[in-house]
Amino acid sequence: MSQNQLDEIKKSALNDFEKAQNRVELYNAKVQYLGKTGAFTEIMKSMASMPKDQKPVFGKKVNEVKDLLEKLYVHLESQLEQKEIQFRMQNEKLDLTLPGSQTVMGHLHPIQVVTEEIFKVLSRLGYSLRTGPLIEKDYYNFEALNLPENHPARDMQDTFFVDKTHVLRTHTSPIQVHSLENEKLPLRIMGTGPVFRCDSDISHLPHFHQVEGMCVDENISMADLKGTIAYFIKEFFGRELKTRFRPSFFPFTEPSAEFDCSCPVCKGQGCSMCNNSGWIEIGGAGLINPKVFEHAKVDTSKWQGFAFGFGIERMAIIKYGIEDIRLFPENDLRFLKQFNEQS
Ligand code: FA5
Repeated sequence: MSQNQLDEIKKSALNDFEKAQNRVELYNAKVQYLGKTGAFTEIMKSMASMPKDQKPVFGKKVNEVKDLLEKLYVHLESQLEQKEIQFRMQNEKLDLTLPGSQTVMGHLHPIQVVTEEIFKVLSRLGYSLRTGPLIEKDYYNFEALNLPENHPARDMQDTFFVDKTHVLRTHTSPIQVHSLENEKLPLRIMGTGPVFRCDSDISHLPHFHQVEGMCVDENISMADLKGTIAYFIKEFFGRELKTRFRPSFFPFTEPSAEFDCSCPVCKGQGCSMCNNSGWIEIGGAGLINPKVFEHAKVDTSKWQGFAFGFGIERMAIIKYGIEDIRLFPENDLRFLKQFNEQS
């Protein structure tokens, strides 16, 4: 390979690079000269048979030409790219009258919507959120709540046992005990999350959600509990609704009550939702039994409290007038889409 031949290749390469009309042609020219099997690889191979003293000088020249071509390639490529963009901008037209492609927006599950509404109302009364473990010690789910082993009231909650001392929590009331043990008084909490019972029919689920309100302070009475529940029902369902308390029994409250609201569907006139009674049961409540305080080592001469608990799915079926509670966890889109507030 001579200097003249190298000059010829350089001239031809410069010419081919400059001639390229687009980036594909430019790339092909690059491969032809600088690629693995291109002209410059051949030049390097031919240098093997060159006299030793000529190799460094010739090699330097070869590298200079390669360097020049590589720089030229980068420069020309960016020029051609600009040209292509300009061409597209001049020739492509934007038709603003074409119909757009519709984006399908998701939305919150109705149970989540109801849960957030409940939190909003209770947080206005100063309640803050707690959760607690789903696999709960028998002690927290039952015993510390004044439900000792073999107590008949345990039968009210058909329980999934994990082993002899652990259960899938059957209610959110154990959160009361965790908070009483670990937090400073006075206290206002809303404990929430999934709970589990061996139940399944039109108004019962094996896996549902509860909210537990607990207020511990000095001089707390049933009047505070009733005021809180009445405010909550009005804020959640509507100001015209009434609240009623019926005596009941929960081992962890004394006295205990169940509370109902006047039926939000028929406004108390009687309909299929309320079995023609005009009232719908919401949940359980009462003043915290001193036995629960004793388990958590709370000074009962100073502190009193009330607690209430209800099911979130039940609140949702009442609010939306749904007949079968099992529709919520089925996740059938035909059902869920009806709760899209944007549509
Ligand atoms: C309790 O679970 C008590 N822990 C409530 C409580 C808290 C009382 C604090 C006193 C003080 P009960 O088992 O009644 O109570 O359940 C409360 C609510 O959960 C019911 O009113 C109902 O709304 C809901 N619920 C109960 N079982 C199911 C179920 N299987 N599916 C859906 N919701 C249910």
